[in-house]
Amino acid sequence: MLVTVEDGVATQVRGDPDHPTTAGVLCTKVSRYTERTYHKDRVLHPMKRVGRKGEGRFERISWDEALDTIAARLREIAARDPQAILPYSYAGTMGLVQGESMAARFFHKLGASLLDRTICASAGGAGYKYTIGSRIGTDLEQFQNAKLILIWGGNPIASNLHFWMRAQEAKRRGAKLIAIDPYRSLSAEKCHQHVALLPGTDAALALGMMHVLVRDGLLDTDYIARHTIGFDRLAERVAEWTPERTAEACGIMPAEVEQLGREYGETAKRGEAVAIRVNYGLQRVRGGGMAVRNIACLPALVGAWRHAAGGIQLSSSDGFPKNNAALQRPDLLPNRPRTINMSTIGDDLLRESTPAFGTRIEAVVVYNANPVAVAPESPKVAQGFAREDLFTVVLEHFQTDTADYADIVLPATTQLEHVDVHSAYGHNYMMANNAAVAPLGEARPNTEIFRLLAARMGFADTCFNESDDEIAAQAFRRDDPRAVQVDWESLKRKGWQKLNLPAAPFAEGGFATPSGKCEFYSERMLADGLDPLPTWIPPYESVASAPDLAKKYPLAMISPPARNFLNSTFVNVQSLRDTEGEPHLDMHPSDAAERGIADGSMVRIFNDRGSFVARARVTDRARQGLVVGLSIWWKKFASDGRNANEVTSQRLTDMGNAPTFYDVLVQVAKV
Ligand SMILES: Nc1nc2c(c(=O)[nH]1)N[C@H]1C(S)=C(S)[C@@H](COP(=O)(O)OP(=O)(O)OC[C@H]3O[C@@H](n4cnc5c(=O)[nH]c(N)nc54)[C@H](O)[C@@H]3O)O[C@H]1N2
Ligand SMILES: Nc1nc2c(c(=O)[nH]1)N[C@H]1C(S)=C(S)[C@@H](COP(=O)(O)OP(=O)(O)OC[C@H]3O[C@@H](n4cnc5c(=O)[nH]c(N)nc54)[C@H](O)[C@@H]3O)O[C@H]1N2
Ligand SMILES: [Mo]
Repeated sequence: MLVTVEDGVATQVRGDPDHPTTAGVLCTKVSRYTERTYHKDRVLHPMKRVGRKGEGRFERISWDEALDTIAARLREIAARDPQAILPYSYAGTMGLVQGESMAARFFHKLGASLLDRTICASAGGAGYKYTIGSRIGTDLEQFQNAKLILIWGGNPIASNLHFWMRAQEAKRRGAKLIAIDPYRSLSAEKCHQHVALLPGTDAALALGMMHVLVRDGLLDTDYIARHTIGFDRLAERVAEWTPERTAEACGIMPAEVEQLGREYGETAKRGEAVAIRVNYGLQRVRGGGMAVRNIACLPALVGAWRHAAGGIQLSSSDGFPKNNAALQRPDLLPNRPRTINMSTIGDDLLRESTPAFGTRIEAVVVYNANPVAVAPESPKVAQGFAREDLFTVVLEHFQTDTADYADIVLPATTQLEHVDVHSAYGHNYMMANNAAVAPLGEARPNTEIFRLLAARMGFADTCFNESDDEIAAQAFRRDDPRAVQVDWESLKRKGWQKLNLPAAPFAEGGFATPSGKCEFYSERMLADGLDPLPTWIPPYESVASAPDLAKKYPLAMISPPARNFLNSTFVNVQSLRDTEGEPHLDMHPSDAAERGIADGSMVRIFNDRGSFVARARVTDRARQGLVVGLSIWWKKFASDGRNANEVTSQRLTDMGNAPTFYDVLVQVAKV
């Protein structure tokens, strides 16, 4: 991102035209970054709460008062049990410096509870790793050379624009694009074909495709023999998954399963590149890890990895030689504290001290996150943050739904105002984030805030004095061949540097699994109590798997990101919110008619966990039986002060302990 600065003020941001992935293009929301940075509602000085928790009434205080108050309170709690203190952070910035560096050091030294950061990607990550070994795959910059691209559980026009540019280029060169998604998203409608399966049934679809590949001999037997293990047992397993059985599980036609399997296998057989961009939409259900694991088996079966443009990409994150030990200093931990899963923060804030749980959570320090809006089963999250005996500190740019519950709010800098270094989870470039302008008001980088707190707590280790540049210089291991020749000063000057990775990562096998092969059969899964072979784990909540619940709540609900929001970030930027309008619920005409709901009616969406209201959009974008509430709205911008997470559940996925945001049954009624 290039920033234009005039008289110390950032006036424009644009994509770097020289950066190959970015190619001069920013997505809609990030192109408004100056509007967001100079927003009249920016939190520009420390504040303490003067109203009730959640009410949002605050009063300005000095940095000294804020830091003294926090240090005194944390010291007092830590004297009883430091594990009663919990950091809570995630995607606000995923920078390696302003994310988990000084903050992690601080909480490690303190001996606070550890946070398991599962809210986004850990189910799919686990499933992918069992099969492929690490989260690397097809290079984003190769996709334009593929002949067939399956866009599986992702809406790249909204959430992965730079991949979409490559997919468009492939299309111009004659490739076919197929979207696999219960919803006709902005991206699905622009693909040649759209397979609208029921949520949570992707694992079954992959099994059905494998059935067709094996049955019809659409296999690369040489690749299978040399670079995979467990093929015979896999073949036996998928024999059961006829197109008929698959179609029934997925709520689609048997011919769709046949066609998908054949097209994938036949294109590969012709020697052309078949590529899969599997994304996170399909892993936010009970069997989400297994779904990604099954899909990750497909490329090896047809030898798609032989091509640089073939294979699969879930994430590029394990390609980066990050030095977490230097950044986060786990060696500072006094002993091994307990771990709290961020996806069950609602339940965990409400838990009393017990031998199994340990001590009750007495303080939460939130940075880079907005749990009151984004965490599942929001009524419990809000109830937890409303506890009078909980001490809450929030580092923020804005007075978010979470900040409303804080005792102390601290003003943080934005990306334009601080130094950082980034890895990525789509492309393969290390990136430097230079500060473009001075911090606004009294805002301070997260690192500086934790540095000041460390000093007040009396933490004397030299790592607490390191500058942001000194931390950034340690982010990537320079002895690692992937980061060849990168030192911080040159990265800062150039802005970005591509990792040194092979173009076709698994053309000759070399998977990072225990066997070194693509594991159709996984001993590790068996040891972890999972089915060692691909299987389908039905959703917790669906008409087929929970018929009694479905009598009361017959509609499946998903809440994927709206194009103009980044999770809950940017929701308060007027121009972007104006484009999204207000919270909507997309529902199929027959589901609407059954309930007397007209396009534009206000509806209430509810289940046993909670309810929220939205304006109905009657549209066949949502398949029958499915409702879609594009997200993540700030609660305070909704007419009822609630959002889609009122009805989501805290149950976790089959692997990776991740949330099941899209594994939800609801009923919808006209208000
Ligand atoms: N504009 C925008 N961009 C973003 C984000 C954002 O909030 N806004 N968030 C960023 C983050 S943190 C992430 S993790 C990524 C997420 O990126 P993606 O994983 O690509 O997420 P989405 O764009 O929501 O695409 C999910 C798609 O999956 C579909 N889906 C839902 N359930 C299922 C299912 O069971 N099976 C299948 N096959 N499809 C299903 C949804 O209808 C939706 O179209 O995007 C990043 N980019
Ligand atoms: N229903 C539903 N819920 C979901 C999802 C969904 O699809 N549906 N998606 C899930 C996913 S994929 C994710 S990743 C999570 C994301 O959830 P979060 O990680 O909570 O992400 P955001 O909602 O974007 O909130 C980030 C906050 O960090 C702040 N911030 C940004 N930069 C900085 C900084 O440098 N310093 C400080 N102190 N603060 C900063 C922003 O102002 C913003 O308020 O939400 C999850 N929740
Ligand atoms: Mo995410």
